[in-house]
Amino acid sequence: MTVIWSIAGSDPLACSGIQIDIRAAHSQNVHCCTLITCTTAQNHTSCKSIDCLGADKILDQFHSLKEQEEPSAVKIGMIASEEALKAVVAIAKDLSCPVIYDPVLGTSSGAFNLGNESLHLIKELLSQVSLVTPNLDEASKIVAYPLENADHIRQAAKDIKSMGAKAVLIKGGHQEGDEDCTDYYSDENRSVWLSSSRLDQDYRGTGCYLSTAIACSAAKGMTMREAVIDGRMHLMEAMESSYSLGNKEVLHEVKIPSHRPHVSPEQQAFPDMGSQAIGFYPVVPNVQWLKRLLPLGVTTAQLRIKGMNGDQLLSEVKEAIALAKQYKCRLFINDYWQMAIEHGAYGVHLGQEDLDDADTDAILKAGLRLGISTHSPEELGRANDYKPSYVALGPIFETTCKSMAFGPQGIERVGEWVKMTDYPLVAIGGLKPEHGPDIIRQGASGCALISDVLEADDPEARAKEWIHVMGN
Ligand code: 3NM
Repeated sequence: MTVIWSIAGSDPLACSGIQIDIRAAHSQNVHCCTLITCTTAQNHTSCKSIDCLGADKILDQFHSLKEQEEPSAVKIGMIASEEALKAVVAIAKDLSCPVIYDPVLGTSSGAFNLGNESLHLIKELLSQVSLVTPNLDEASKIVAYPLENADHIRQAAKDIKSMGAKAVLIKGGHQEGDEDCTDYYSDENRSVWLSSSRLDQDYRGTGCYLSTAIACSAAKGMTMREAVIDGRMHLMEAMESSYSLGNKEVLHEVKIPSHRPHVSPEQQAFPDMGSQAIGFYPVVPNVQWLKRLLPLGVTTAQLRIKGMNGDQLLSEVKEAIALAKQYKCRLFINDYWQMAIEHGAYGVHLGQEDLDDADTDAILKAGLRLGISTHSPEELGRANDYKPSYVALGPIFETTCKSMAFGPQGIERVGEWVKMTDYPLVAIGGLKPEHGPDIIRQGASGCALISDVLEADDPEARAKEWIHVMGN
């Protein structure tokens, strides 16, 4: 069982705080241990009192939890005194898992408000966290200026990250008048706006639920960006499944979430590939194959070297890039993006795992094209965020050249993918020349393949057949 901890306050109505955190975690099949910072005496309309636990009681809970059950992620919510804040800062410094901090800085009833004198402790806590999720008001208090437009929000995200938080999600959900509910996410590498349609009910506990849902997704190993999207989807589902208690809606998730938010990246687009379609796109393991295929008039190719390293790898990549220039072939280097940049390749092709490690901004700055492999709608969504030069969909049919976690997609999926992306699409996996026309009819820009040419009795003749079919 995946375990998270929630460090937060108790809400006797069980609509927010620790109690809703437990519910959010259960809906994701995650066990939520609780470390209570304060008890509140509140209902929907007022908060009569707040009783903060002393640092010793908070640290006692921490030590007893730590002895028993290390968490895979921690969510931090309401901390209502400086003493409690100091204790939580000490705890955060001891954690090595993702930490998600939902900064509750005060209540609307005024039952508590962390004053400016607490701000240095909040900043100290920020420097320990993987993600902080303030709403507009909270972000504004942290940076000490009003957030009135998108530029202010971008600046605030930068400033909060400069305080040490690895990533920030500024929630615009409390703004009046918007049709959509739009949040801004920013981490070390990327920034995106996330929007979903606004649900017009009076909910309680949305901030608590969201940060816990994100903690659960991060605990399961998602990157923080995907965990934020996934957590937001769980929150939407919980809002749609809510029930009334008095005059407020209580979050209650009963289904698997399905509403992926619209993600619009603040990413500069990679260069396009011009007006010429990608066409026949052979993927080869060494420069020898390029020497055989490029003279035939191949206009796009990929060098996908496996199991080579050191000087041999470098000289292979350098020679391939020089050869491609000579034949005016658009050569993509698979994976070895630093070498591709250094030696001026036309482009880089990355798989989803490679995206985690590659410095895509460096590839962009160097002016290289970028192609990205995708196999599921989630992967396509992620690839679209990079505004790449093309996306690849695979495997269309069974392939023997790569062990795959995904089954064959079929040719019709190509048409669906084309509608879900703004970028040229390349089909890959088990392709033969007779599939070419159907794939082009579905709107694809090219067919990438390995074995049909490399394992043919007469590879040159087969490549010529492909060139004829694809018309390049
Ligand atoms: N990537 P063949 S399928 C390299 O689905 C590769 O992302 C795939 O080889 C993907 O044409 C694949 O011999 C192998 O099936 C393609």
